[in-house]
Amino acid sequence: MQADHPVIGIVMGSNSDWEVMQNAARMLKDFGVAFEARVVSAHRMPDEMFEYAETAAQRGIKAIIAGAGGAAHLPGMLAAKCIVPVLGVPVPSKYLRGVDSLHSIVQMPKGVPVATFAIGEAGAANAALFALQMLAVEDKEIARKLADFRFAQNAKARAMTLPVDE
Ligand code: RP5
Repeated sequence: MQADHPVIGIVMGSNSDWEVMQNAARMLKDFGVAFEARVVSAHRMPDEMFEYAETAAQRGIKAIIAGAGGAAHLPGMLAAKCIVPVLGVPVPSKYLRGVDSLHSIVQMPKGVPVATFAIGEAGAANAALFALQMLAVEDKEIARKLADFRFAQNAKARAMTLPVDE
């Protein structure tokens, strides 16, 4: 999974976030885009977090998908230390079910943006899709795969039936 030349970084505050964040990894894998996935905790590994942000651009990382739960400071602090776009995924937390994570990630001060996604699996998958859409601006192959993805999604929705139809 850890590609030699990753273009997307997936980071998270704990390995307990993987259940959610694997949805971003799976999407990137499906599209054949090289990524890396790491635990980089804002609170437990602050020095490593800063190093990750400071070296991301020179390592070829074009977007960072950062997931965290509770006092979810990881996306915001990464965004504070680099200009690589940071896509924040609020991970559901034990007591507040991720509303705390969402508020922690979305309420960035003016001047330090984090693109914030939905709580949980949908957010992780959509963050990956959004990163792919960013890459697709300059990569026709990814753009074509995204068009195919949308077409398949549309066909699936159009084929949906309801019990009333039966
Ligand atoms: C956050 O604390 C992590 O992102 C995780 O969502 C949450 C709980 O971490 P663990 O106690 O499971 O390691 O930093």
